[in-house]
Amino acid sequence: MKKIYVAALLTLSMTAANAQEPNIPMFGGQQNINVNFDEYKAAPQGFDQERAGIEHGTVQLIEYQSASVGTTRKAQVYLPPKYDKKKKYSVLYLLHGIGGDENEWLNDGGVPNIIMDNLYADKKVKDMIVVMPNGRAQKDDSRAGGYGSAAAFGEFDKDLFGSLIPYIEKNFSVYTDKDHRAIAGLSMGGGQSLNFGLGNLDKFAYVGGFSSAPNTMRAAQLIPDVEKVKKENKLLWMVCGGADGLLFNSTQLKAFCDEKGIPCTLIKYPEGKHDFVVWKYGLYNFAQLIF
Ligand code: FER
Repeated sequence: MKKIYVAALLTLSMTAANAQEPNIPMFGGQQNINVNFDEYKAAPQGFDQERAGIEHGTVQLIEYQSASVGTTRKAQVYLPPKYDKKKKYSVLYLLHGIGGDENEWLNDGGVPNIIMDNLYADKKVKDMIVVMPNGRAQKDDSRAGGYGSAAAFGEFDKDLFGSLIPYIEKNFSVYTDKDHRAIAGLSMGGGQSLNFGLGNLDKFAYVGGFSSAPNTMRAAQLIPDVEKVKKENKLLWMVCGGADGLLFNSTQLKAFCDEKGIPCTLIKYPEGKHDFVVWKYGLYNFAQLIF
C-alpha cells in the first residue's frame, strides 16, 4: 500500500515537473473539482515560430539594486519592434517556475520574444514591454535553489514593488498606473501572479496564472473582498494542462469565482502537461487580452 502511494506521488511529480525542474515529490492528494472550463481554441500554427520578413523586438538584461534582498538582481526585458522613447508602453511582468530564473522563458522553450514579435506583426497586442524577473527573492537566487527556496518566491512582492517596478518605471518609457500593468507567470510564477496580482488590486488590473502551483493561495484568502475584485480587476485568466497534477490550484479559484459571479477564465489545455506547450499558449492568449 505504502509502495503504491510513493509510486503515485512520484508519477505525479514527473507529470508536474518539467525536465529542468528538480525531481521532488509534488503537493498531491488534493481532489480535483468540477468546474465549467472555458473553451479551448488552439493557437494558430506558427504562433511560436520565428517568422521571416517581420520586425523583431529586442531583449536586454537589466540589473537593479534590490532593497529587500540586499543584492543586485537581474531581469530580462523584451522591448517590442520600434520601441520608441517618445511613446508610452504598458508593462507585463512575466514570471518563471520553481526551477527557473530570469532566463527560463527565453532559454527553456518559452520563446516569448518570438510569440510577441508575431503578435505585434499581426497587430494583435497593445504596445507593451515584457519584464521577466527572477522571482526567487533571496541572496543566492540561482535556479539550483529549487524547492528549497519556495519561501523566497513568497517574498518576491517586496522586491517587485519596492525595487523592480520603480527601476522599470525610471528606466523605460512606461505607464505607471495599474490599468497599464499586468502580471502572469508559469507554475510557481503563476501562483505568485495570482497572489500578488489579486492581493494588490491597486497595482495590477490584469492577472494570469499558467499551471499555477500549490503556492497559490486558496480562493477565499485570495479574494477576501468580492466586490472590490469585481470593480478593480479587469482580467483574471488561467490555463492549466488537463494532465497536470496541479490543476486543482486553478479549479479551486475558478469554482469560487463562478460561485461569486467574478469574471474568470480557466482553460483546460487538452492532454496538457506541466510544460511550455501550455505556457506558450498562455502567453499567446493572455497578451492579446491585456491593456
Ligand atoms: C509543489 C509542486 C510544484 C510546489 C511547487 C511546485 C511549493 C512548482 C512547480 C513549478 O514551478 O514548476 O508542491 O510546492
